[in-house]
Amino acid sequence: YNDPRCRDGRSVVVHLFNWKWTDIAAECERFLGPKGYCGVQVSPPNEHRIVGGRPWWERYQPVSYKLESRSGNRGQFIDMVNRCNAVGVIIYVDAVINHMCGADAGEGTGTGGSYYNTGSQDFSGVPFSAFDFNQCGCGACCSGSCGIESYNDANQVRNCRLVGLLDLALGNNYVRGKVIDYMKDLTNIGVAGFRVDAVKHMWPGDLQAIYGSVGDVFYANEVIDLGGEAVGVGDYLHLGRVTEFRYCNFMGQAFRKHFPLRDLRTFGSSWGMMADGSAFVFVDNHDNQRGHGAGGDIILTYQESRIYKMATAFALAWPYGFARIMSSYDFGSDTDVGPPSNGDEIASVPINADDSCGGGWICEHRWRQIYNMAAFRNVAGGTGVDNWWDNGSHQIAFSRGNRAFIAITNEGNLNASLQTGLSPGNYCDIISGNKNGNSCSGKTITVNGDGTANINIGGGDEDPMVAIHADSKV
Ligand code: ARE
Ligand code: CA
Repeated sequence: YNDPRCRDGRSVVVHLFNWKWTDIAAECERFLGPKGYCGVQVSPPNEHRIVGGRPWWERYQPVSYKLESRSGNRGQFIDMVNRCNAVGVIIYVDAVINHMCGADAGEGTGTGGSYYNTGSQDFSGVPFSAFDFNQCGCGACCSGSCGIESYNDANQVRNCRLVGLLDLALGNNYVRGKVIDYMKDLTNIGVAGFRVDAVKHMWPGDLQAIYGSVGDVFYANEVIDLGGEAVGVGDYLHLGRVTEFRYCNFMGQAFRKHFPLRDLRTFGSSWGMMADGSAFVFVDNHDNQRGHGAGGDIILTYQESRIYKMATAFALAWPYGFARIMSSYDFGSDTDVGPPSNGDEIASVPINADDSCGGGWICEHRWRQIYNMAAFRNVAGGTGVDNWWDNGSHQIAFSRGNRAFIAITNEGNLNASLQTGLSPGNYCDIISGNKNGNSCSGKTITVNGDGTANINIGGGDEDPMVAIHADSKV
């Protein structure tokens, strides 16, 4: 369950949040495959509620398991999986299996035309009826409001409604069967794994039974654990990888200078985070970038692009966890707004001549400083950290074995002769440019016969860092 199943030594996945299936297929072929990304986490592909104004979060309110969503239909989904797989890019599905739509939804039809009625708890497209949900009143959920009132009560967290969402009785064999059928449908299509939503709100035993039937694919379990609650990541470590939300906070604290970068020398499980082989890591995600789910001022996002690029470069250079890059659309300060669209239809992502995206799509995964660091992570492979250097505070450098080297300053100019661990030669700095054949569009760094190089970085530079690796030799 923990093996991400990346092909060809690839190691980084991208969350193409709210992209259309047709656009993702094209992106695999024209960008993700060529740049060496491992895979894509897609938004929930199942039928969902249509909420007025089309907020992004309507995707987290299932109406059935038909593959008919705002991102496209079943045929388009299958075509996307096939085309991405064909260029070595795998697909993870965001599986929303803890609940159906909000109890407040009333009566309506979902994106696939299925009727639902939350009063009678009927979901005709599955079908589910009231028997299939945890009911209020201490049979299952014992909170006065039927919602989760206390995160210190594990029974409430698992059996009551998360933000009013009708909570599925996953202990019930019929319900499990429907969820298993959905997930198996996806793996039969060629999906390589799942980001499972709201895992904290499901019993480990229920998930164990479901995953056991779905089979041996990758599972990234979403559990927000910053400590101090009845349910934590420790309950789920046998079920695949688990999201490490402390990581987001540490990255924010480090690059906002709440502690010196020097301290990152030991960054890993000794910081109270889970073991390397269990962790699913990211600088920000679709919730905390906009103040949902454990968000807050400490989280770094595309909106503070300079330190975001620095933190992402460190994250991709540092050997801890399996890494995901967030690919956003611009939401300004509206935490509900859905993706760029033409009416109900999600807009296609226009690509500019410099590889960036237009039309309100941010496409962090297309920023040179980020996609080149994904390649750095591939080249570094399983090597460890060597040749650590720091100036005692906010300047650091290290190599990954003899494969790759990075230096970062978050304070003043960095001018030093540093050991890179690399073989002698000229290397293209992949932060400031791209290698094209034997030329480099950015800075060239010369590694001497003894492995040292003169590193000069301006503290006020837009990207105050350099990175070179075995494949960036020119
Ligand atoms: C929306 C409306 C609600 C309305 C509801 C039902 O905003 O007002 O009551 O619909 O109609 C997303 C959005 C929600 C949205 C929901 C359904 O964020 O705003 O509700 O979709 O449309 C907890 C969970 C964690 C969860 C976060 C958001 O533990 O699993 O809350 N994250 C996932 C997804 C979300 C998604 C859902 C789950 C639901 O990533 O995008 O919600 O499918 C502490 C605790 C955390 C807790 C956190 C926030 O940090 O430790 O456990 O996270 O607070 O409450
Ligand atoms: Ca539940």
